[in-house]
Amino acid sequence: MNQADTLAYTEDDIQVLEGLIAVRKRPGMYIGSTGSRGLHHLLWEIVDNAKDEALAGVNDKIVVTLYKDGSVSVEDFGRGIPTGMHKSGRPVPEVIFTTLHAGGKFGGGGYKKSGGLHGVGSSVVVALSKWLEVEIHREGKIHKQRFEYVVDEAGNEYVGKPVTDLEVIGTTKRTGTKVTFLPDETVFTQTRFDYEQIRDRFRETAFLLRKLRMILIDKRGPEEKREEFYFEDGLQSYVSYLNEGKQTLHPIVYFEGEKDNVYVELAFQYNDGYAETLVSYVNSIPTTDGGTHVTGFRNGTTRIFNDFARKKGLIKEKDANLSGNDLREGFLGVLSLQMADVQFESQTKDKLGNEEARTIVEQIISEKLGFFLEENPEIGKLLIEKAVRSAEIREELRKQREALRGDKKGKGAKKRKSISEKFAPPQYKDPKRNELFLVEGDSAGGSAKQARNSEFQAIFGLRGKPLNTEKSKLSDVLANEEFRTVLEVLETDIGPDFAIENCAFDKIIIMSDADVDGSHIQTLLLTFFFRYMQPLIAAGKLYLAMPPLYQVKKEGKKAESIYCWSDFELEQAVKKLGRGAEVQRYKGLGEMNADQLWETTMNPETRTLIQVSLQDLAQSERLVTTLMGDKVPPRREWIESHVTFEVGEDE
Ligand code: 2B7
Repeated sequence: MNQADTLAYTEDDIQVLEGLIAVRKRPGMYIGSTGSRGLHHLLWEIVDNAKDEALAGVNDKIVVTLYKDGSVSVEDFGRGIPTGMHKSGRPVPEVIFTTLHAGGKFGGGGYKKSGGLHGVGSSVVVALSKWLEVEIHREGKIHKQRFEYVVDEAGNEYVGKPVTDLEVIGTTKRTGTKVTFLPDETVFTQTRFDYEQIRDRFRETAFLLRKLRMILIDKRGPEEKREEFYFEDGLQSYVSYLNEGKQTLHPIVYFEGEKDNVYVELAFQYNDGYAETLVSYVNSIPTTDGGTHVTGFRNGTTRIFNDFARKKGLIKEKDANLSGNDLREGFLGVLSLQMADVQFESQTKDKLGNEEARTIVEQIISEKLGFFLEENPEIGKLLIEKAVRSAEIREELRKQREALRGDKKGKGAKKRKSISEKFAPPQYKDPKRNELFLVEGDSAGGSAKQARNSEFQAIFGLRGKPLNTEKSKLSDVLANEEFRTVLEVLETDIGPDFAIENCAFDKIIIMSDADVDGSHIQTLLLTFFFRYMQPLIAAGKLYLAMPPLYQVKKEGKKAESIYCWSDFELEQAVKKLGRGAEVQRYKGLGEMNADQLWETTMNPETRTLIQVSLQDLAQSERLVTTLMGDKVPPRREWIESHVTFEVGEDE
């Protein structure tokens, strides 16, 4: 289906439907919904026109202002809408704002729409507003016209009635257009513009249209808010924004090219993760479902990387080509096209259909990437080696899975037994609620099993010290009985095939003793998750349990007991309970009885958990690499540098 087909009506239908009245009767057909989305579509329609002026190379700034009365203004510094007479005998702005589908007919040659849900234009905004004013700076004069929704005494309805002529209200030295409108609250179920949503969109636009300044002003609150986005380096800034906090493998690479009036831009930078992130756009509309341009990009890069790998002898003649999936592991990039006559494959407009885009993107990217690899062979080599490793890991995983499947048939019974010894599953399957406690040692595992709420809490008892995964290959990790069983229990797979959506638990909680051994075990487990299941940490699913270090108790008539998590708390507690207070130091989890363990460490109502986060990934990366050498860091130091405290976490 092409774009024209997705438009609700053709020009000829308009007269039949009496123009803007039709829009008011069925707003959903023009803006999708009358909720918040629809409301914001009004704004994007107007902003799109301002963006088109930027795309035409004649506008460098867009200012959006939100006002107390619910109205919003959009101002550009382009050429200004032409103010002359249309052949219908009415001024051009009046025609634009009161005729459906007026878009594209007035701008002279080469005007192309940049987006909008249906490309329906400014008149739809008028139709769904209480009023709209347009102010045009052009040829030394300021022109202004106002449109309103009017119901007269006889009950006649006028939609988008020009209540003034296009008047000259002053003189000016600049050019540009300003449109201010008040969405009609009888049309929309939601009339409050969402600052954050607009801000995010503005940032995105500023990334995509380099050197365009996007300014957002909010005058609704007691204090004016103002944010400005401007990126000299456009897509490159976008990539560095998306890669922020990630360990990157090389400087950002940027290509641009043009063929048959299709302008293609690509910026990318690999990180050391497993995910592929390609954000794609056509005329600054996100193509979330990809489409022909993305296919062209994938075909081109896969071919060129393989050519390079063979030429440099990085893969052998007899070896199969590297797969696109292996080559794009850790890839993060933004692909942006500008072209006329965009066709979308889906109604929702997020998959590009134009066939020519495939070949053009493939050609441009192949040529530029080929040159780039020639000139930067060391980066090329690094990326190929990474892909080769991915391919090996994938192969290893396949073998492991097959072996596991074999196991289940043959020695299945024995295997199940070994799981059941270590693992006490929760009663109900509920990935949104269930918690997995990784507990060191048999005795602690035993008390945790007694202490837990078995409805949703599972206990995994670890035997001895886990493998140091920093120093082992994935195959060793997979051969490790302990980790393999953890993997089976989590159901997420590992490394490149890690799938968080399959995770059987909402929280994975490491619960270890508060001593040197416990700290070491905690560090080893964190290293495993950091290296092989980073998305799990990123998703905020990994936690550290915080068992207390001391209990201060007083027997007798006024019996009281206080748990302490630090020496400072201990001091306070001893002072508080005074003479006769007894201090018990918990050396291990096993020293607490089930009730105490439940109350202090496992009960969601009373416990304190520390959520492990990846605030500064580059920093954590370095720490893991260096710390996991021979020296064992004190637990406190590790926690301070790696995790954020979420004391009294909301649940
Ligand atoms: C398709 C219609 C809507 N238009 C022009 C020229 C400049 C121009 C516009 C605009 C929104 C809020 C501030 C072209 C295009 C009409 O024809 S619309 N600027 N800005 C806008 O709507 N901003 C134009 C060629 C020569 N001179 C002016």
